[in-house]
Amino acid sequence: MANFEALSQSVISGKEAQVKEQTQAMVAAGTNPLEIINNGLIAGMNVVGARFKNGEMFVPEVLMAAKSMAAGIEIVKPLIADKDMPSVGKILIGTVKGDLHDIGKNLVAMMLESGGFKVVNLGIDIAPEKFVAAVQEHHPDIVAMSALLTTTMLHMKDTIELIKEEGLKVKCIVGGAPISQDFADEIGADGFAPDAASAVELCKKLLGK
Ligand code: B1M
Repeated sequence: MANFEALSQSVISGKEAQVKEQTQAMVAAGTNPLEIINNGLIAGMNVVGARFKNGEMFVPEVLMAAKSMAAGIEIVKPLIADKDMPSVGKILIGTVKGDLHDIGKNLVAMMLESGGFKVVNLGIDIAPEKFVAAVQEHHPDIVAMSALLTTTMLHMKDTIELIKEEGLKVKCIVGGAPISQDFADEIGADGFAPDAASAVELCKKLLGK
């Protein structure tokens, strides 16, 4: 009998070697790969997300948990056809023009992946035109923008305006230390998330999941 609870616990504790070992053992025992992902790996990350939001876990622990979960997914992924990989939606994420901060943005990207989203991470210093080109290429459900500087946060507005001008039907959400719900409303964003766990909740809510 597969011990999903033990696998979830290893993810929560960020024990990468243990996650790999348990995942491999489940695969060898013939456990359904999707059950390994949903009931073990993602279930563990869901707990991490909730604890992080409540201030019971901190950034380094969350990063270790996400890395452990990703190591488990890597083992199971080849056994699942791409079309069957669980996905609740596609998110395009990037740090806006002029801004090189990426720790928080990468954390959000990892949590979104852990929450079952397909994530295209564009990186840092992404100009509005680059966001637009990426939307045209990848057809995401949501564009998530990160900014850590008061001087760069205004590029979120430019990006949303350009996306609208180009007639692209995609939701835009924003986050980062200087961003607030008021600012998000002011620039016409579809949502604001103060942290990575909230970003996952927001994306699910916007897509009705
Ligand atoms: Co910079 N920096 N920095 N910096 N830096 C800040 C942001 C600053 C507040 C420090 C300070 O002065 N107290 C300040 C900004 C002041 C302001 O504008 N109000 C500042 C400054 C001034 C600068 C430079 C201008 C310094 C200089 O050169 N004079 C320069 C700018 C470079 C540039 O971007 N063009 C600069 C450079 C750097 C480093 C390169 C050295 C480094 C970045 C390394 C990297 O990211 N790879 C750095 C760092 C590390 C910081 C601090 C110390 C930490 C940021 C961080 O990673 N936090 C920061 C001070 C601070 O915040 N204490 C500071 C941890 C991270 C997990 O949190 O990014 O907030 P955070 O992400 C959270 C949420 O905000 C949210 O979820 C995340 C997880 O919960 N979130 C989203 C983030 N993005 C989201 C997107 C979403 C949703 C939620 O999408 C919807």
